[in-house]
Amino acid sequence: MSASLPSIDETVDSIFGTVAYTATEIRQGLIGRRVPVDEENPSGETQLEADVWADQLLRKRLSSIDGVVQYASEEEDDCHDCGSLEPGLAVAVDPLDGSSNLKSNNVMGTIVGVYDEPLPARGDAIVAAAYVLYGPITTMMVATDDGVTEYELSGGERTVVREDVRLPAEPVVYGVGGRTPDWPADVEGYVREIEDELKLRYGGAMIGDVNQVLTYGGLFAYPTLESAPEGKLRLQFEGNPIGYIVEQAGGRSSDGEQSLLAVEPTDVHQRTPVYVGNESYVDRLESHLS
Ligand code: AHM
Ligand code: MG
Repeated sequence: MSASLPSIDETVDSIFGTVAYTATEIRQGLIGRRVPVDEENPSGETQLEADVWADQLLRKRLSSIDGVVQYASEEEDDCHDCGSLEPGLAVAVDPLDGSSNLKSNNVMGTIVGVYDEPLPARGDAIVAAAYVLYGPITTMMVATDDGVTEYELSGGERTVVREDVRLPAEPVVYGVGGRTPDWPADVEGYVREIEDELKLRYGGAMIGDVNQVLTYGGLFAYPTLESAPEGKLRLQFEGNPIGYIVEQAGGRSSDGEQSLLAVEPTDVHQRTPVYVGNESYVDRLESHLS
């Protein structure tokens, strides 16, 4: 008898169940892995032992799930084909988002985007996305077309702490990456305007900053820079999954002109400016940039 094809929902459940129990292991395995290895990732950034190790662990586990046919990681040049149960799902993973925070022992995350098209794909091919936040407590935010749920992770167990997560209507916080003198004038003009209205929260790990936006409302941005006109963050691994999660929570995402989910990809590792948060703040940002 031939193997039966798991449904999309079953595959997504397996992916997030695997991420949940692996995250606990990743958290514990960070000890002793804070040192750089003699390698750069495809974006030209120095890798830490933890980046490489977390990627290997996630690749091994996620690529062996029935229904997963492609694994791509911010830490590896090439996408891996895996499994033969076509049509299947592709996973794009940032194993340790914000890993430069490991040196100072600040928050980090793991990001997983699940696409129903081969990578690179537009963000509107995402069927589900999640991130893990390694904070004082390990939490996981999971978004599907049914909405967004926040869990606390303990061992392999997921406990729901917030159902139907929505961005609060009254925004409170903002965080913008890059050095101020490196911001284009229109970005700086916008930030000067909103710093009168919102409280600055910038922690150097997108997941930590975005989680604050999902908790308090507001805006997270990693804009174009004079020195980096494409921005810093990667579309497939960071922009699209976070754009999907924020949009499912009732907010907006943008690359400065349009939803991140509408950006046509040209390369798995391409960068993009990222603006996510309450609709009113992203709309205003776009009008400043146009
Ligand atoms: P990483 O995934 O290689 O760690 O890089 C992404 C991180 C984001 O989490 C964060 O928003 C940004 O880089 C911080 O950059 P900066 O150090 O310029 O503030
Ligand atoms: Mg990252």
